[in-house]
Amino acid sequence: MSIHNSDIADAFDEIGDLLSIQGDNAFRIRAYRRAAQIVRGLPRQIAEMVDSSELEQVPGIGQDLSKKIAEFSKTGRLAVLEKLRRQVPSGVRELLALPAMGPVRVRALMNSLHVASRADLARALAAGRVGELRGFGPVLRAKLERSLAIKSSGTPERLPLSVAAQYAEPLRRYLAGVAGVERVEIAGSYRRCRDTVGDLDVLLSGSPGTEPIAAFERYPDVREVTAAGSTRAAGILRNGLPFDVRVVPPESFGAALQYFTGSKDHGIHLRRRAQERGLKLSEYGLFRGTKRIAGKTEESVYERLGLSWIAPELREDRGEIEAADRHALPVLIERADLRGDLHVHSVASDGDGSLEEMVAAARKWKLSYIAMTDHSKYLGIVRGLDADRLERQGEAIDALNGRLRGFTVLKGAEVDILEDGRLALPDAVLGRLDVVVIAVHSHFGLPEARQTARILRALERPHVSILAHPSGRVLGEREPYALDFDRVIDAVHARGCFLEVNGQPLRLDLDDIHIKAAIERGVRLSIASDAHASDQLANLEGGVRQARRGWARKEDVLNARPLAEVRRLLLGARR
Ligand code: DGT
Ligand code: CA
Ligand code: CA
Repeated sequence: MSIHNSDIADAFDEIGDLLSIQGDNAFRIRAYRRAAQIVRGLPRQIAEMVDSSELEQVPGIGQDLSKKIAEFSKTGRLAVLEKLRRQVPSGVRELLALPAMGPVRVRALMNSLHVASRADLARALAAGRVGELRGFGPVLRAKLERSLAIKSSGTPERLPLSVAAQYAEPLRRYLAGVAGVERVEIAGSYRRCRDTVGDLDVLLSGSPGTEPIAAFERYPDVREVTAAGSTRAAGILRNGLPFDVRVVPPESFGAALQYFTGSKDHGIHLRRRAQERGLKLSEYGLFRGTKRIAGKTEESVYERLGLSWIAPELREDRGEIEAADRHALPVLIERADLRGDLHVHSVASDGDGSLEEMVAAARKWKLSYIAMTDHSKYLGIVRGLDADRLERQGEAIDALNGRLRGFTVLKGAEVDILEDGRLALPDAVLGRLDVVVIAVHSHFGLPEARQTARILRALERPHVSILAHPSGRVLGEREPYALDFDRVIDAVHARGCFLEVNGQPLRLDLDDIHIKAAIERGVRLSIASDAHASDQLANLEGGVRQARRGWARKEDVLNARPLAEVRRLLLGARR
């Protein structure tokens, strides 16, 4: 119950890092890294799979790693990891937490400069010795100096929604099973499906005499309870995520849910509206004088304020209250509206699934088409496709389509946008594909003017269909690159192409604000899994949540359309 996929993934990543610092076998390191990535992306709790042979069959896991997962799930410990932690000094391990410091750089510092702690590194920087090493340019050195100076700054980190969910959903199930508990909701940013979550706001109600707070204190994922009373508790979960629990009376549950779902700005706007109508809104209910006129359900609160119920994803005070007042809220896209996925990888480049496996997975999700968009041969992607291999993949797709009933595979590629805005494959090759997804995978640090010009130039190419993960951000790892987004949206619009909402749990790119801006400009979206394994089609769910936060309706989404229409729209994007 208490070991989650993210714990296992973190442990595997740490093993990969520590092995790499020790200069261990590259294959072994890579196996751990891939396993971490796979485990993190699995839609099911892996701990529930350990007692069957199911785990071994997950592509990229295999027998050895599945044994380790079982060991960790059952004992909460991993002998290999503990051994590595004893072998690699703690000072060296702390270096890994510094910005841009991977095992390769840590190893270089250790071997060339005998740096084995933060203090050693600070001294080496001050003495000007670090600049002699390859890969430690002036920008990185300045960054390291700054973060060594800040020390551990104490501001709590926000967790990606998907990571928070791995703790929040088991917690929800546990609380729902506590005797006497009738309702459990996790409110706050989590319910609004914000891309990152600062803490969990848990609301409970139950029959009188229930003691949910005591049950909470017994929950194995609770690391620390910092405050506990009869109706409130606060503390921190084992993954570092803080929580706030409140027990509220059933007649106030809807009002409390409304209040604690937020956002703060949405709540303030709503309370102002109540005041204007001579009412008072609080977490206890909507009152006229001392009489409660609504509060048991959230719907009743909105209704008595003259509003349609507002989906939590919209509650950011970005116009949703005005729209609810006119009863003109958008009908938001849902997962079941998606009919296909236009960004999927296979073993042909850096994926784990064969063409057939990815198709089978897509069918399970009730999709009727996918585009195979393996990477073009370029930077970093060892197995990227060149024109010849792409041609052969096309033949395999034709053969497969000949056998499939009620499902179609489109031919595509994810093509690198080179530093100067050229594409990594020639137009003649791209012209033979159905879908051309273009993306930035390098030179993230270009100044805004150059980054913008680079992407605009790529969008000029005649066969481009979709700009993938347009901001380049990776939650907790990489900020969006500097970009004049309005110009990119204008260009995509003028060109009749599409912007992607990438559903990978750590990308969620575009973000909500840009999705809304793109839709208002008339640009359509491709909600994509960017799956690199058959399980990762589940990323579509995250993509849909994100799109909903940007007010997307199914009309705004390319892959919510039937294949024939998608083909027509893709052709329309061509020059
Ligand atoms: P987070 O936790 O940083 O990801 O974001 P939230 O939105 O979950 O914020 P949180 O946990 O501080 O508070 C949960 C909700 O409670 C928030 O969305 C609205 C309500 N709330 C909290 N503090 C205030 C406040 O000072 N004023 C008002 N009006 N509402 C508040
Ligand atoms: Ca919160
Ligand atoms: Ca909170």
